[in-house]
Amino acid sequence: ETNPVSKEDSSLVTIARRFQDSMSLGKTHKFWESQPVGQFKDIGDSSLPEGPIESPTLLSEVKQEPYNLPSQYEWTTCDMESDVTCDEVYNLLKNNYVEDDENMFRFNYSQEFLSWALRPPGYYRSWHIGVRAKASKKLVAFITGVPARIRVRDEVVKMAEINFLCVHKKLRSKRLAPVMIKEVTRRVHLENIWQAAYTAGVVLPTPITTCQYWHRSLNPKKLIDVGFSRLGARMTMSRTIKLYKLPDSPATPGFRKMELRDVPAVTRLLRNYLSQFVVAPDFDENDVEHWLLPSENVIDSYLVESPETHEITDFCSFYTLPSSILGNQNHSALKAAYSYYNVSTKTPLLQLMNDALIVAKQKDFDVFNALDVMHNESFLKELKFGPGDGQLHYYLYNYRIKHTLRPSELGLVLL
Ligand code: MYA
Repeated sequence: ETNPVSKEDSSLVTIARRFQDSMSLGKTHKFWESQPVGQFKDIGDSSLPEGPIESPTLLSEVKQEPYNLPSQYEWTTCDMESDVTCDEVYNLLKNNYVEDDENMFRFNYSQEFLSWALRPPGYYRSWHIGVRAKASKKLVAFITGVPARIRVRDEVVKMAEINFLCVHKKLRSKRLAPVMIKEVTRRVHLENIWQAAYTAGVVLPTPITTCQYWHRSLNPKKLIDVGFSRLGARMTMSRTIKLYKLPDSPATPGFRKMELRDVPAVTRLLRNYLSQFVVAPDFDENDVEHWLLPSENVIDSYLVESPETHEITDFCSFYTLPSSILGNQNHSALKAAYSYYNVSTKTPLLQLMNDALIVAKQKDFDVFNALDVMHNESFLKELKFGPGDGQLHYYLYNYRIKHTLRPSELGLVLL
């Protein structure tokens, strides 16, 4: 099993992971085999049509009561506008969410980030689902959905993006996760939505594509000290620091932070760019304002405004997701930037992303991460990103894709 808290790869890790992934195709998945998702046995069967696997039912036929939990637990709807609830969710995830394979790092999504990620335009409070212990009222599990319009080839489909599935460490392997997934499915169905998109570090039936994380060291000394990276063969610390050195400020004339007045131009740029991918979000101006307008310690977006024509020609963005460093004497947090959506029409993508690295370094990030989605392959190696040990598998629920996609055919980044 691999996890998307990725760190730099060593070849043994790759070999072990490929072996595990190949074995997982033969595993049985009691729960997932009962769900409307692409099944392993159907891989390569081109007689099956693309599109919804099951038809919607009448809303009156959707189960009206929540699924049953073990008797010591109860459902709760988490009000993410409440600081108290937001803190409870933050602490559950801080202590129990995704770790890397060697348990060295754990995602540490901030309260501000969670509040942003879970309250996009048109969000449903009922899709922020917690489980509490009845006796202590302690929050012990969580799963969320947010609404999104996702285009698959030429169909725009209303979906739920499912994220933050988490069961407290002490309650693992008790089949709580399938109940949580069924409950979020029920609540999504109640809003007359029948498809979903999600990512996971584990192989389940059946990925629409499998992506790789790449890492660009910004603070190589710290990354090596905490075991995120290793000193390369025939490298010294001072040569490594020199290798990753960046200029103090961006090189592109007209490179600046995105502002509210840029929303219409950025929306046009992004819609046009994303139209070339097989699967991508269908963003309107409201979505762009929410998902891409800079917000301190959550999302950073920059664009290039032509100094002559004042036209907006290029755009880049990254989100802030630190990880806790588990059991290191000197450091407790790894500050990571994650590449989000980037569009180049005039500035070469390589130069645009180099400027993104420069501003990320100015903001004191330790590492800049990117998946091999969209056109990212074209800059990863040249900008000194190295492959990570984390794979990220993308999935659709109740929507069949005929052939596995290449990562470069995917125009979707989930948080
Ligand atoms: S991905 C992030 C997931 N979270 C973590 O990795 C945090 C740390 N881990 C945990 O908290 C637990 O290990 C979790 C599983 C909660 C992950 N996605 O209860 P169990 C299946 C889907 O005994 P536990 C994210 O948030 C597993 O294959 N299924 O196991 C996106 C097995 O089923 P089967 C998963 O370890 C989430 C069953 O659960 C995952 O105690 C998208 C075992 O249950 C996983 N990441 O708990 C969710 N991990 O026997 C799907 C394990 O069949 C959304 N399992 O193999 C689907 C769309 C729903 C909406 C539809 C609307 C139309």
